[in-house]
Amino acid sequence: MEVLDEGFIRSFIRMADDGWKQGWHERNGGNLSYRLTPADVNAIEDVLSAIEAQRWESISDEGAALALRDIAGEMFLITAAGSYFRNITLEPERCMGIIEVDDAGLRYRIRWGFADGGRPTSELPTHLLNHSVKKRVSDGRIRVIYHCHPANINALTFVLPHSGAVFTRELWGMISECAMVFPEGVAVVEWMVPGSIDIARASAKEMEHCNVVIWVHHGMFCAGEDFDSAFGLMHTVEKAAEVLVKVRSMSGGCECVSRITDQNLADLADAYDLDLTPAELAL
Ligand code: 2HA
Ligand code: ZN
Repeated sequence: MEVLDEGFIRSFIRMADDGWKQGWHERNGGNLSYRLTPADVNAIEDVLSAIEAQRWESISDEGAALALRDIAGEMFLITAAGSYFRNITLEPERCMGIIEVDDAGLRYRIRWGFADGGRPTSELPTHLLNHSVKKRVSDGRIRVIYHCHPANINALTFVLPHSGAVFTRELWGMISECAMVFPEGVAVVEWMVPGSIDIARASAKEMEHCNVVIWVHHGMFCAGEDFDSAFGLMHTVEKAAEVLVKVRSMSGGCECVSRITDQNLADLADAYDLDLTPAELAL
């Protein structure tokens, strides 16, 4: 069987193409990664063992200070640096590849894909740090980390205070289902150099307690158990941001005549047994 026929690869490509169709991946913007299950690895083992493994590379130049022991030995399917999501259906073996993390959690090597000398995304440190945190806090259930550049959430980082509590309350207030889709809220990370270990660390710290991290004037990271939940989460947050942008644009700074109140959110929490944090409700 061809690697490209595997279900997890097809789902990965479909999600990346869906993100492109949403307009979240201009040029080479955004990146996606998936932690393989043992069954995924078994299914492609013959192909992997027939390919000469490449040399080990450091995950970051921090050396032993960045030992990702929680994901030691794991394999990831991940998009390629500089590749365009627009092209993933046409050139999958160039636009993505499979990497293996070593037994110390310090280095990785390419096992498949990244045709013609490609390498994993420039945001590899953030993806692997986020996977490490998420594997630990979700007992291994979370396998997908997704980064993209949705316009509405980005626009809001120019007008809302850079506070996770403020963004959470505003987004919960835009569509009734938001508090159900992300009851743990969203986090905001201040502007930092993309691809840096600092932004990776800041993001992973927030991933300890939520599944959505907004990067100021840049984009968003989401985590999910599978492709549907990661994509659906990104879609829901960006849709809420779009409603907020429309409402603010239409109202020209005037008070809205209606809103989702704290009481509405408390009723939702009662009805669906949600743990909505009081700090966000009190805003
Ligand atoms: O180019 O989105 O953050 C990929 C990115 C970097
Ligand atoms: Zn980006």
